[in-house]
Amino acid sequence: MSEQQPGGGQDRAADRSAPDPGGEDAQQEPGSAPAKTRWAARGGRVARGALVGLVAGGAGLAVGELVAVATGEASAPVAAAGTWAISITPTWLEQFAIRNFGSNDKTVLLTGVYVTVAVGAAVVGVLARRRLNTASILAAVFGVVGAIAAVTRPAAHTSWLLPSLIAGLAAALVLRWLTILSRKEAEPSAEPSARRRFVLGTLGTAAGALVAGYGGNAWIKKRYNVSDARAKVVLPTPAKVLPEPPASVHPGVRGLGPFFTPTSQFYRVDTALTVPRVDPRDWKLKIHGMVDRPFEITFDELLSYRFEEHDLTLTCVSNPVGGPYVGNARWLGTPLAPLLRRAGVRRGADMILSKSVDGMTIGSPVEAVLDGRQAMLAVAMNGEALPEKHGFPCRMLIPGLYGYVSATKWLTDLNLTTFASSDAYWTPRGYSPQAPVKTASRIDVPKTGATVPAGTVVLAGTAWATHRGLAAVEVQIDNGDWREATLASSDTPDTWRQWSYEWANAPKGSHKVRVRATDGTGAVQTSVVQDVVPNGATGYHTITVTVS
Ligand SMILES: Nc1nc2c(c(=O)[nH]1)N[C@H]1C(S)=C(S)[C@@H](COP(=O)(O)O)O[C@H]1N2
Ligand SMILES: [Mo]
Repeated sequence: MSEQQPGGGQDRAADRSAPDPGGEDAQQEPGSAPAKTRWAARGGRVARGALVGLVAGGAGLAVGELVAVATGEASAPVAAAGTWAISITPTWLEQFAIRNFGSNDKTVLLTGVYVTVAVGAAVVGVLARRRLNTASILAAVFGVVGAIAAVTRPAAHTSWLLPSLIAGLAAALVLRWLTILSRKEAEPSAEPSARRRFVLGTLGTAAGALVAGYGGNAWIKKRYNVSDARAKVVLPTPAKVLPEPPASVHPGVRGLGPFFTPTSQFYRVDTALTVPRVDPRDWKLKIHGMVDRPFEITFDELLSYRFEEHDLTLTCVSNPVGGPYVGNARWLGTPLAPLLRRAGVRRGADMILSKSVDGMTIGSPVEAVLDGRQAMLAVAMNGEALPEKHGFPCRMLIPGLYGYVSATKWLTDLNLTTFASSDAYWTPRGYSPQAPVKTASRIDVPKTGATVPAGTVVLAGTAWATHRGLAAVEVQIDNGDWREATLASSDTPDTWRQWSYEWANAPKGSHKVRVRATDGTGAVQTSVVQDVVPNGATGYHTITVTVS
């Protein structure tokens, strides 16, 4: 072993002194060939070490996945590490991810976790060639780190320690075993059987890890699957059935999305790396805190309440000007105000700190729930039980407030408290504790950068000032006068209004088109450009179109 230390430098020098490694010159240099052989051997050892590390790491993750069949999907090592990473992601990076990866942000994060684990495993594997005990301890430490990440998640059980701890131990054991096989195989006097043992051991473990990993994951998906339970939910008949909105809520412009966002296209924003799977039979909602009569209800009890349909546009504080994080749906829910009254909210309680099964907390003003607006606990959207991604079996909705202060998915707990004494998840991360939806408008047709034929150019889009209602939309072409667009019919003040504008005799060339809205109170949308942090972006959506 020790001879490698000084030899290493020589190897490199010899390598550099051979300007044309593939050419005849190499032969002419005395001593060069043995040096190169040594160099190659060393490269081979490093590669084998890295391979052993990767296989050991993979085996560890696979074992972790199997243990997580018992302890739950979110406790598996990669899920736990990823969820922990989300929780410590600084706001600027979260914004960067939302802006650049959109709803792929979770895939990007998982890829990042896998790459980190792979690099760490490879380095530990190389280290193991010389320092097997240190490397084994490091592998186990990886497991301890994962276990700490898991058990510190807000919704964690103590059992969440297990998958990563056992994964770390498994990785350490596999690392020892394969490293010893690999060392034996590398001895000058090694028999062919030594090589066979190493190759078979490595390949066999890798194959086993793949099977166990994918199998374990599939088993988890099956065991915690709630799609059957979801299919069995009998939606309550609404006491207040809404008629379909008139066709005139939608200007028939090609390329403009429908008035109701199809559920499959409804934006999704949350911190849940693994979608919480909540069986309605296990679901409970607890209402407590500053109330006279705390109580708990089951899903069946909830369904026995009075349900109403309500059309509501939901939007995210992280939606940039002109962005896609907004959707409109018909929701079925039970009004939240009677539940609060039943609990008897104590004087001074001004915040509902709601919590989801994965520990997310959202703070909403009590006043917004009690002032007569259609705040509700929803169980269905667009005529179907809530999809798992959108909060099955129950989520909160409060018209007029951004999702992060109102729209708790996988809801399980309502704690009456005060803004002065409690912080919701996003508050220490730089977002305002309270955040009404700002007036916003968007040009959807044509797409920015598009080329359109000269003549009459049809512009269309949507605009919202949730709960205040929307009164007007205007467009501006190349810094000209603001011209009034045609508003489609209004459904409720809580829904967006689509709009269109016929731009007659559009002259050839490149043009800038802007849009702004006026809300139901008569306030014109502000032109001041502001970023999404701390309480929603402002400014006018502007596109460029080429008329040809
Ligand atoms: N449990 C939970 N609920 C949540 C969130 C979350 O991260 N976890 N995100 C909120 C945010 S920021 C928004 S904008 C809406 C988005 O709801 P959607 O994904 O159904 O469109 O959900 C809200 N409810
Ligand atoms: Mo959001």
